[in-house]
Formats: sequence, C-alpha cells, structure tokens
Amino acid sequence: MLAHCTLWPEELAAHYRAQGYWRGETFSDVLDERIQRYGEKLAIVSDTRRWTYQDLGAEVERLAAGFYALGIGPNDRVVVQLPNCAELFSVIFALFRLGALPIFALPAHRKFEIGHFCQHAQAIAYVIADQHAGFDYRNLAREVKASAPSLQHVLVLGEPGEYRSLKHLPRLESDLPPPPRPADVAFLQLSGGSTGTPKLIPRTHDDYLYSIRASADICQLTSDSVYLSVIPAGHNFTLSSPGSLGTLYAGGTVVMCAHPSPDVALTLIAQERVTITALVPPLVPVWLDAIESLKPDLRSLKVLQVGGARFNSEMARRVTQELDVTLQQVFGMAEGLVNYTRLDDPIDVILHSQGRPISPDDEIRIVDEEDQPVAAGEIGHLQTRGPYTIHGYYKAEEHNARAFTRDGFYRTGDMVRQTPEGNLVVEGRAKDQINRGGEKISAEEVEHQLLAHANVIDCAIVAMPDAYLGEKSCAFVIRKNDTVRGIDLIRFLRECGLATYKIPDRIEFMTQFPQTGVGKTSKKHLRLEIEARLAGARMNP
Ligand code: AMP
Ligand code: DBH
Repeated sequence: MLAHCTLWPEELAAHYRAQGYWRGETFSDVLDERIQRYGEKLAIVSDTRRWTYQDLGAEVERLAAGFYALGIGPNDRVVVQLPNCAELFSVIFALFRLGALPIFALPAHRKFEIGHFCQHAQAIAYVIADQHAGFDYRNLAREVKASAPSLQHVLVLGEPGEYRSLKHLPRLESDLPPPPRPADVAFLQLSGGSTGTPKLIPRTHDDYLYSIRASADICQLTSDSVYLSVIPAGHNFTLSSPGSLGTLYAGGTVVMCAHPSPDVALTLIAQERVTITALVPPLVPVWLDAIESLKPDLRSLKVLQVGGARFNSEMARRVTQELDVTLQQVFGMAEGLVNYTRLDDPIDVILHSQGRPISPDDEIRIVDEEDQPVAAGEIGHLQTRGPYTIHGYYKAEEHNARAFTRDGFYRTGDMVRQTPEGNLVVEGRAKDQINRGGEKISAEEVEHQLLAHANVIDCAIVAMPDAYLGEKSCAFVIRKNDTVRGIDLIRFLRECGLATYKIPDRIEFMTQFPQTGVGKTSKKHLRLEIEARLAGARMNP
C-alpha cells in the first residue's frame, strides 16, 4: 500500500462494500472484461488511431511489459502529461496493471508544476508527447530533469530526441508483477488547490470505479454511447464524470478531440455520431455561435454537460432553446463528490441548480464559520464525506488537518445552498482560489512566486469579473520603487515556469493594502477595488 495516504476508516469502508459501491474490481479487471465482451467494438478514436477494445488491450499489454522491463513497478509514481490522444489510455491502463501510479498533469503545466509533482511524489518516470499545440515537451523534460533527481525515464509519444520512444520499449524477460488490489491507490489526481503548492489526490480502484459506474448510470451511457473528450482528458471531469473512463466502462466509444476549437469538435460530433460531451462554461457561447454559423449535423448529440465553474442560468437557457439536447449541469471536484442534474429533471432544476450527489451515501453538511449547520435553504460552507471522497491528500499531513474535519468530512471551500428537493446551488467560494473558466488557480501559489521578485514588497491575488471566463486573476502589488512595471512581473512569472493560465491577467499597483479587523490583507476589499477600477476604466476609456 502506498505510504503517506489517509484512506477510509475501516467501518466506512465496510459499509461501502456492503452497499455494493465498492465491488472489489480493479481497472485491469474491468478492461479485461470489456475486451472479452466488446473485443471488436471501437473503443477509442483519435487523430491517428481507431482502436477496438482488442487493440487497446494489446497496446496496454505491450506497454505494461515494456514499462516493467524498464523498472517501473508497483507503487512507482509516473507523471503523465499527454494531449487528448488514444495513447493516454494505453499508458494509464498499463500503469494501472502494474500497480504504478499515474499523476495526471495537464498539458498546460510547465516546469514549476511538473517539477513539483516529480519532487513531491518522487516520480521515477515522465510520459510526454514530443510536441503539441506549438510547444515542445522534450524541452520541458530537460528542465524538469535538472530539478528532479528521482526521475529515471522520460518516455515520449512521437519523436523522442534524446529520450525513449513509447514505441521502442525493452522486451520483458520475466512475468508481470501480481496485479494491484482493489483497495489500493490507483493514481494521483490533481487538486486546483488553494495552498502554496498543488496537492495530489489519492484515488483507489474501488472508489473511482464506483464514481464512474454510478456516473455512467446517471448519464444513461450504454455500449452505443459515443463520448467526445474536448477539455483535457486527464481532468477529473472529462476522465470520470462519466467521461472517457465511464464510457469505456459502459463499452462505448471515446473520441479524443486534440484541439478544443469548436469547428474541430463540431466536425467530430457529426463524423463520429457523438452522443455526449462535456464543456466548461466559457466554451458554451463560443459553441453556440459556431453552431449557428456552421450548422453542423448534431442529430446524434443527446446530452451536453456543463461544469467546472459557475454556469449562468441565461446561458443555460440559451442552450436549451437553441439546441435539441438535454443539458446537464455538473458540479464536481477531483477530491471526490460529484453532483449532477438528472436527465429527466424539470427544466427549472436544470437551469438553476448544479444538481445532487451521485450516491445515497454522499453525506452533505452545510455549515457556518463555526462548523454548525445553517438553517435549511441558507447559504453555508459545503462539507462532504462519502464512498468516493478522499479523507486526505497525499503527503500533506498538516494541510489535511485543516482541509478535513475530525470526523472525516472534506471542507470543499464552496459556499452552497440546498433546495427543498435536495439540489445544490453553488453561491460562491470561501477558498483562496480563482476559477478562471474552470481552470483553478491557487492565489497563494502565485503570490509565493511573485514575492520572490526583488522589487515586490507584498502582493495579493484576487478574482476579477470577466464577461467571457467568468473570472480572471488580478495581482495587487506593493513595489519597492516604480522601476518595475507590470510587464516585468509577468515576464518574471513566466520565467518561473508557471502554467500560462496562472499568470495574472492584470497587475495593479498600490502603496498599501486594505486590512481586515485583525490586520490581514482584505481580499474582499481588493475584489471591490478591482471591480471599481474596471468600472472606472469603462466609464473613462
Ligand atoms: P478541484 O478541487 O480542483 O477539482 O476543483 C473543484 C472545484 O471547482 C469545486 O470545489 C468548485 O469550486 C468548482 N466547480 C466545479 N464545478 C462547478 C460548477 N458546476 N459550478 C461552480 N463551481 C464548480
Ligand atoms: O471542476 C472540477 O474539478 C470538476 C467538475 C465537474 C470535477 O472534478 C468533476 C466534474 O468530476
């Protein structure tokens, strides 16, 4: 069993097993069974591949043997940073078979994030594509290797340069190791986070397979379903809600969209007869406009999921009026809890709520600042515990003591209220995070980097309203002297190797920060300040 992980207390685990949520299956068991049952059926379509379940199985076998021959085995951590492509699945299922743990990096991550994952998890391998969307990941690997002594292998999809190609792995002379157990951690998922360093989320075969199976049921997936993966495939939403893994669970077909532009995605929907796909809110108006002008054939599309960030009801209404699909709102988190509006919910529920939990055993508490339940229907902090919500981040004891209650509820940091029918409405956020159209930014993480600049005395990063993304990030900075400009700070952050989406969209200088009653920087006032400055700029352009 992987060290440094707090999993479920035995009593709860026994309950989840008794209820049939945890079925004692691993990802490898599921894949083997699906190959038996659906061998010749199309499993994954990407730019360059059309793999049947059998093809996928053969690739998984080849990679598992090759990885093991290289020395990658049970409990080894492997950072996987691939664009949306078929090979993402052969790589992760091969690692699952070995009991090695993928860490799902996003394609946007750079030296800062990848270096941190490698160091924190002592990763021994890093899997990349040669290049994608104009970026060469082999250059990134070079930088990361310099700061991550644990890293022994860089494995490349495409032209490997000085590294090893995924195509040419050594031959295995021995047997594979025994497969992992269902209660073992299967991989480390990423949290958007609200702390100085990104946190890793240990998910087990048992718990994740339950969330996938139940999600596939809620979304009525069958072996005829065709899922289009538009947003990055390693993100928890696209991976598991029900996402690509839910689709493979149901014996359906996953179509990988390598570039999220609507014309590519809409063409794929028509060509592959896609039945369900998932978007973050900012993509919705872009798609609606593209649909109006391109008039693609969308007759196959039955369900459009939207989640990851606040989705406004007016845009939701536009979807239901302009498209012949069922809209589904999804409010989830990589730590576990996922809420869905159900496909047969009344339209008001679909337009105005973020749905309800997957499981009858998802426990929800809505509490005030003192952890006391608020009155029914009032807004409060959402805490949750359940059969697929973690009890602790990986190697983060100190943070865990704050992020979880003593009885094991996860403090989500979301402010919600519950309607009389039990649906949740996300009203805001207490955590120090910016949700930039579904991409989460921990303010503290970026502030740490900015504070390292010699000319920065203090800084505070807050969300500012944005018509397209919902929120963008604004850094307020107190500088030593005015020789440093906003552009210099942006350049500095880029050089730190932060993912681009974390670079502040705007830098504002101040000579002192507004304070709370206890003398801390008041981010509430800074948010009002940037709103006022933006409004002023609009009035006096
Ligand atoms: P993470 O913990 O990084 O996986 O991010 C999950 C967070 O994204 C949640 O705790 C919410 O703050 C936010 N989120 C996800 N889905 C929605 C949604 N439908 N509406 C509002 N916020 C959402
Ligand atoms: O934002 C998320 O993290 C998210 C959104 C929808 C998620 O993890 C999920 C569904 O599973």
